[in-house]
Amino acid sequence: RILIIGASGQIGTELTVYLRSKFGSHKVIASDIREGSEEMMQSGPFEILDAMDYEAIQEVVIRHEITDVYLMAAMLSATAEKFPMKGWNLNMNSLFHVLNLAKDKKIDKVFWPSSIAVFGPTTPKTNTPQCTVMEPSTVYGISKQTGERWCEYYHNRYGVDVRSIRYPGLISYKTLPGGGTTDYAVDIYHKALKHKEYVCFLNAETTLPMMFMDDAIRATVGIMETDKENIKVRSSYNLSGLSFNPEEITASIQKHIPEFKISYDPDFRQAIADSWPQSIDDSEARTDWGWEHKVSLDEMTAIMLDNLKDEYL
Ligand code: VAH
Repeated sequence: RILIIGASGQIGTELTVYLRSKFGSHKVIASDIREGSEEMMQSGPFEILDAMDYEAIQEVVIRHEITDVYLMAAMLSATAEKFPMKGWNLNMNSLFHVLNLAKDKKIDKVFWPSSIAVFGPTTPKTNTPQCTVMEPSTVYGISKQTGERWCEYYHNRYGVDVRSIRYPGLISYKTLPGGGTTDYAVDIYHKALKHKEYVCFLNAETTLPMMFMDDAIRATVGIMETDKENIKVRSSYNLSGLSFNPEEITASIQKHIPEFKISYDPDFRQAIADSWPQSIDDSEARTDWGWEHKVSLDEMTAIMLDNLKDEYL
């Protein structure tokens, strides 16, 4: 059986529903510190679970006979800058708990999300390679880079089968923005429909690696379904889909809402975004486990507006 820790979060919400449709709802146990979306809660069993409580995680693993854990709980970049120690403790302790359960053979397989936030100001900005200089300057990025080091260590030292993806910014219509710097690209669709204008907290030229959620969910399950021999990278795989800036996503929205206007009022999140790459080279993921992204910016805009419009009629 599968346990999703952080099932109420941006990725966890959609990952839960997708895995239940693929394996059956009784095979997928969702858990989080708080309840989540109606769709996710109604789609199968749910446990209130603190990702930092080892005993509680172990009890759920044993009671539900869990074999695979997707650890999706984390504090994202912008929020972690406001609460550094809370962000570090949540992102790291939750990972150690799950890696140790795998080390002690209480579970067989782990998925853990990393992020393009592991790259920093000294990293090459375009077509960032899988292996390159990484000096992250955010708490979130430091925790993700450290987490990657521990994942690789537990694999090499204890044979733990942990797999990981460096997600770009993710965009979905099923959850509201949750403290991420890339979340302007989620909020902009809501504001375009509600107010036909949006004040963006990043400047017009801030190009960031992004991806529509369906592509990210497919990649997540894809890497977990791959034969372990094909997983050559046990830190975390670069993954890419789109790269765009606020100006480009605005132009995409204006094809549907011509009167939509964006203005710019950069805040502390501009420095976070400026420390990250603009585009990612994900050739290893394509070679090792057949990754390819599908959804374009204009396709994503059409899907987002189509699924959000009823909320703002
Ligand atoms: C964030 N959405 O903005 C996350 C992600 C690459 C960005 O890690 O913090």
